[in-house]
Amino acid sequence: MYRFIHSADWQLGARFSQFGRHGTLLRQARLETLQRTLALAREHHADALLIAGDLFEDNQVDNTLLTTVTDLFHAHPDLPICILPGNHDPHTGPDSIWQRRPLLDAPANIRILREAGVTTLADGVCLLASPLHQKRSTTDPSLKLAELAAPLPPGAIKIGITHGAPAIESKHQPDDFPIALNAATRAGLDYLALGHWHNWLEGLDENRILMPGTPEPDRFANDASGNVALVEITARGHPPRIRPLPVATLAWRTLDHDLLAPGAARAATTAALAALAPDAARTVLRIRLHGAASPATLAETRAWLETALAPFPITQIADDTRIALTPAELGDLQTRHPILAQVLADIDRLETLATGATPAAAVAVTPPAAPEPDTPDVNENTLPLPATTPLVATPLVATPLATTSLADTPPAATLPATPSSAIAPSATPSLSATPPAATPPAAPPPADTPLTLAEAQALLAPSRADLAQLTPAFFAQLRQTLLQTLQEETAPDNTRP
Ligand SMILES: [Mn+2]
Repeated sequence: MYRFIHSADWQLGARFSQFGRHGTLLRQARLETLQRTLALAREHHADALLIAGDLFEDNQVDNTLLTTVTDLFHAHPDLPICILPGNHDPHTGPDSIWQRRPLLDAPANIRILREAGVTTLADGVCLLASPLHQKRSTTDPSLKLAELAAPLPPGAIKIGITHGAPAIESKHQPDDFPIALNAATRAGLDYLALGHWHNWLEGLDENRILMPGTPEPDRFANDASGNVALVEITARGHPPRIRPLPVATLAWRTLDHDLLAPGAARAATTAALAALAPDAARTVLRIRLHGAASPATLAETRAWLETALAPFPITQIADDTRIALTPAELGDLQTRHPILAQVLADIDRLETLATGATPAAAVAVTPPAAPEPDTPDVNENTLPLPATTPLVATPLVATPLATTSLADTPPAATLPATPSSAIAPSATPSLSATPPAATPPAAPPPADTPLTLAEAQALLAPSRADLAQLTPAFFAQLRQTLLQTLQEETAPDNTRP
């Protein structure tokens, strides 16, 4: 029976610059997690610790960190620690981290798997390693393992170790070291220790391939990270016994705060913060603001949060709110920007032209979903990105802004209920200024469908505009950006930081 701990993707030295000076706390947490893992290895009588790539963030981390890490390993001299270079810390040659003094002089229990080869872990137990020597490749690094396995005694327990993306349809990039989903059985391995993706992934190749994920979560979306794997292989050919050991130091939590119902949101956030307070020092907390909010409400909420979040050392506020202006606020904005009404009317007109639909609520718009901050390595996530925030209309704003578009509108009596923001005849050559009074009632009113799609296409063709991109969401975003920018630029108290 051979028992070991398999981990990967520590990315020690990662900066977490999105948290400013608190990035230090996150870097420190990873070392604490490493210490915890070493203690668990001892507690579970592990025969070895395997690190399947990306122990370090990159080849530029400083020597102090290397010394800190080798000292931690040195404190467990009886535990063999096998370290594979991954794509973050590839063994590129003399310039790589693995050729620096602290690692060249590493304690005897550390084995750096710089080149492809076989290491004897114990009597009848072989470790077959395929390290990475570059940051990207379309070659499956596990192919090497099959070569290495060929000459080994059939009865030996064979454990493979490499780093890359399981070649799951639509979930990996072709140049991200794609690893065949049968890589373990193909090479005759009892177990293949992988690293690269940051969430726990099991069940591949009859459970002989495992991706343990990062032992310390590094973003809010890593919902299956924070573990190392304890693996037992009883005999050659027997299925490995695998179980996750939770080791994470920090928990990443998101609280949603919806400004559509400010009172309820504040009560819910207050309660959630109280529940988290005992673990405040071990929580990376994000408050996600949703809903439509006036600049004043938003500023007031942020001020409240500043106090409420004081006990939490590592926090982030993600602002997914839409700007909502009262008619008075919008009027004020237009006073400061006299051209605003004209531009909004033009956007309305363009939208009608492009989509054939009348804009529903001129300024009820949604900003683009906020991206995950500082996520340099999207490929290492196993799961698809979350859906973006859906569009929601807000009733706060009076719509008849497009006053200029009304200028040429025929008397209301001659037209069936035309929304004020419908396209102006001046912008649509196909429309006659005189409404067809003789139109049969069943026919669609011409002002509601100013152009057919084909006509709009023909009009836009010279500009090479792709109509498919000109969606209501696109126009909503255009209005949002316009209003928000004007509001931020000129608000007397500059309330949106
Ligand atoms: Mn990686």
